[in-house]
Amino acid sequence: MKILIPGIDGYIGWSLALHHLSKGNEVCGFDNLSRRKHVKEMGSQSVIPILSMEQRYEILKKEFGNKITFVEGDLLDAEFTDKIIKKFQPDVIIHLAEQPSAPFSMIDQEHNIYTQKNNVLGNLNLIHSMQRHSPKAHLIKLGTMGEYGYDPGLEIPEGFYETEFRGKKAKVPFPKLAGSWYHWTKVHDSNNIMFACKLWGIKSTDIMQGIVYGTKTDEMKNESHSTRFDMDEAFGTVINRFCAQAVIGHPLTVHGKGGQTRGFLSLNDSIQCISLLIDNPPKDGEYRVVNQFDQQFSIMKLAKMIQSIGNDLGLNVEIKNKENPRKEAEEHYYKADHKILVDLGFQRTREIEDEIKIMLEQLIKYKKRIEDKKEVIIKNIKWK
Ligand code: USQ
Repeated sequence: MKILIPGIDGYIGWSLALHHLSKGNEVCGFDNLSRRKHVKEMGSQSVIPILSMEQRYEILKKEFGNKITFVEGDLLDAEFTDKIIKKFQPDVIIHLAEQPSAPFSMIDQEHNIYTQKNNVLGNLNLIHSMQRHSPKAHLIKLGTMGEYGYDPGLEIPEGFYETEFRGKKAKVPFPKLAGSWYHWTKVHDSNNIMFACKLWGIKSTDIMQGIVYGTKTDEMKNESHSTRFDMDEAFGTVINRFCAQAVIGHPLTVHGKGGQTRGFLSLNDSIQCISLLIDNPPKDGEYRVVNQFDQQFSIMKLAKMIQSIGNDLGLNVEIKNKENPRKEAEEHYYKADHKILVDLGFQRTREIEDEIKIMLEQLIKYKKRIEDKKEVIIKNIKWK
């Protein structure tokens, strides 16, 4: 299979490329290297050292020969996007090339506009090129559970639901109530892709993914295979941040009472889910939505879990509630379907407790790198 990965240099992109190359698939990746630039702007770095993209490409070429190609480039460059899709003729496109941080998009007007432009226009360029040059490919787009928002006050289906209004029944898209400028860009992307499927008959799976955590996938056999790991306030997601904090004795930064609930998925299982979606594509013209997460926890429950596992490893883990910089409810009802992937064969590879232990043990080796950058843990990016 020929797999195109826009965003190959990111946390998931790199792990995904290793997985599919190991399976014998042909991978073409491109990236504008913006994640490295933005993490630097936050004053941070990947806790786990990673090679430059140039070095990564050399390593992959040595291991997988001409099955891998990489080009530096940007989805905002329509001519570049057109050229690469026309030349590579992918069977599958896994679109990961977006600005992925909610806090980053909330810094100020400039960061909001950047995120909107980068994500929404990049996605539009991609679907236009796909329609012109590769209309039979399967577009797998990384969206987020955050598109639905966290306080709809209803159970959340996978994309669509049956409703009755003034005596008539219809199946319609479930309302989206995103909670950051970033999350809204994903809603705009979803709407644009849904319309493109109807208009041009392309097929797409839109993944509503929960929070991904972890440091390792099955294919990471040595240090040169490591994927990035962020802990700063913008690019470190909550479990990864808490684990980095635990390692240096920084109190876990629980926002408010920690009553927000999220769906979580390990990195290894995120890769597993995407592979299941590749192997089971939707029909031509179909726009399929899947909720991609494994288990749900409140942030406080998670903090306590990391505290207990950390203490067993000899760390002295403290939890400290801090005023929530985001506009979120203290607590909320949360029940979301996630059945499609289970029906396709999804099975958890490791329990979350085991995965957290693996993460902590690996991060302990990089304690000094975490300590060196500990001022990036709290930047106080406020939603207001
Ligand atoms: N939180 C804390 N303390 C922290 C960091 C976060 O209590 O130090 C809380 C937040 O207030 C929030 C929850 O943890 O209630 C999750 O925050 P997060 O930063 O881990 O996740 P989020 O901003 O929602 O975004 C992340 C990814 C994004 C993805 C999304 C999936 O950055 O790319 O789309 O998770 S989801 O959360 O399901 O929408």
